[in-house]
Amino acid sequence: MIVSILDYGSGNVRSLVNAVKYLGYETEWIRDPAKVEDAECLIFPGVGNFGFVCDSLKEQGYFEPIRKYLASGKPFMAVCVGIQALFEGSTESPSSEGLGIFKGFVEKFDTQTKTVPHIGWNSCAVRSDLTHEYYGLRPHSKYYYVHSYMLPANKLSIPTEFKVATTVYEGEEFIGAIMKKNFFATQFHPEKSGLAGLHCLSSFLSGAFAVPIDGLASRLNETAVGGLTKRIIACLDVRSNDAGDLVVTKGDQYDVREKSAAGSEVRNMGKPVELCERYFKEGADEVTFLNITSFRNCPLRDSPMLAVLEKSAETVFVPLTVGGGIRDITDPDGTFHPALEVAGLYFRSGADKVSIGSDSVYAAEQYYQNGKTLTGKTAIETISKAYGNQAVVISVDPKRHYVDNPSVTSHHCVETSRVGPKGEKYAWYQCTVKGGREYRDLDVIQLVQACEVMGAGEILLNCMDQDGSNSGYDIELIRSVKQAVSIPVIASSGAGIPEHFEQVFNETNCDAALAAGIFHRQTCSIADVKKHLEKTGILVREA
Ligand code: 1PR
Repeated sequence: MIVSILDYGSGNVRSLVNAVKYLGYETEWIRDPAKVEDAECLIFPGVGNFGFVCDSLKEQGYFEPIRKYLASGKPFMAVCVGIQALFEGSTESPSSEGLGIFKGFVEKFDTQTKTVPHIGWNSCAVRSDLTHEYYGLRPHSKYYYVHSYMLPANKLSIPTEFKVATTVYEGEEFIGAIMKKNFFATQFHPEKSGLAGLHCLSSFLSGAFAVPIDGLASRLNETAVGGLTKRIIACLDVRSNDAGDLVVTKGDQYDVREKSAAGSEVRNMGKPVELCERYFKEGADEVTFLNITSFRNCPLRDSPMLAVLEKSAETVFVPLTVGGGIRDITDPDGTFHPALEVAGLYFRSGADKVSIGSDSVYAAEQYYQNGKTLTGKTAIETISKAYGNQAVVISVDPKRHYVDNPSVTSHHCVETSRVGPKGEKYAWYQCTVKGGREYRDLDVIQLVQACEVMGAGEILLNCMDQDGSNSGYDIELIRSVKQAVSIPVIASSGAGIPEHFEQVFNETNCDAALAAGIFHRQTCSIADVKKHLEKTGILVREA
């Protein structure tokens, strides 16, 4: 069987192709609506904004061919915004029309009560029938979700010939999957849900619709442990070493050169693709690549990170984020590439999210200079409009700036237990650009609040003072940022032992914890960290 995948300009569709190929099937793209009816098995991926997806499909003439294909009863699968597009419309884009296969509308999660987007690993269960796996869905497994809009389970009535699996995110129950023979639509991304997701995809492709579940009694207990897990993210700082080889490096307070008598080589922790694969196998919930010398101008097409992503995405089935150089780029020959095009290239190479560092600081400065008005032209705004805000991460590189008294600065200060060199008891966190090389007159709270308004979906919060220190996360910084925004916050910098992860989750309520050195040096594995967290009652995805 050839699996046909719709390509109408959506975000990361490469991963879906990679997953299908990994399972042994041949794939082909469908880029012409006239070809839809010839497909033997059709997958409709949806990444990004409801309006962007539905308007593109409609303008390109896909609506009728998809409706006809569905009526034919041949195998059909829809993913993420793909499941949403099967309904009549969405509050995300009220003027855009959905396919209307099912009655009802997509709604936004309640942002007053929880962090939105809903990003991470959560359950998906046919609660009315736990005796079977439908298309491989296991009540005790976790699947990767990334969305701000959802299908409210209590408001939608799905025809009874379909099995409906639901998910609960802090009190709101939404549809995670809709299934019947030859039909499988999921809100989560099976291609990004590790082995559990591959099992679903393989069940659908092989036509294994309903399979009895063994050992039901023990699994039923586990379903009680629903909900979104805390994520553990491995980070790979990538750059060329002095010999010109692309390596994963690791700095201490952002200095990546060895401090030995033998010289000052760039520290080499391994090869990017190999390390990424290792962390996937160890149970990383996501992997982040940062091109740390992105401020050096190189032609966009020559960016080494494109090849790293392409290769990694062939065998790693959890979300990949790429950062470094996500901004407007002018090649040395004068060719201009807007940030949206740069991001699009990374998405098509296998990235699920892009992370914006320096450019977000400049955009926030502009936002305040313009009296808090949006231009609609920043990288954050253009990329989130096209690909959804869940695809835009802001990478923050703050440095502690100590003061004796908060009254001496207009910046947001915290009272700190890590007193300054002259005994200062307060600090504000100063934003930097170009990998910490340049300091700006903007504090971290100003930055993250402006970026959230511009459309960022997540904050990757580094701390230059803690980076590579192995002495634990900066709890005061993380707590203050988490309180300042309603989007997810990834704590970063300083993890040295599993207890540091426990501390950051318990004391800051951050959504994910990222670490680099502890995993590169193999002080402990990601699986060890997760085992520790599980023992302390913190919900994590099984490694
Ligand atoms: O400004 O959009 O081009 O992005 C550049 C990106 O490169 C930013 O995300 C910035 O954080 C990153 N970067 C630049 N220079 C460095 C450096 O280290 N010299 N990496 C750098 C900084 C630190 C984290 C590290 C954590 C955890 N990032 O990547 O992984 O601190 O480390 P630990 O667990 O070992 O303590 P743009």
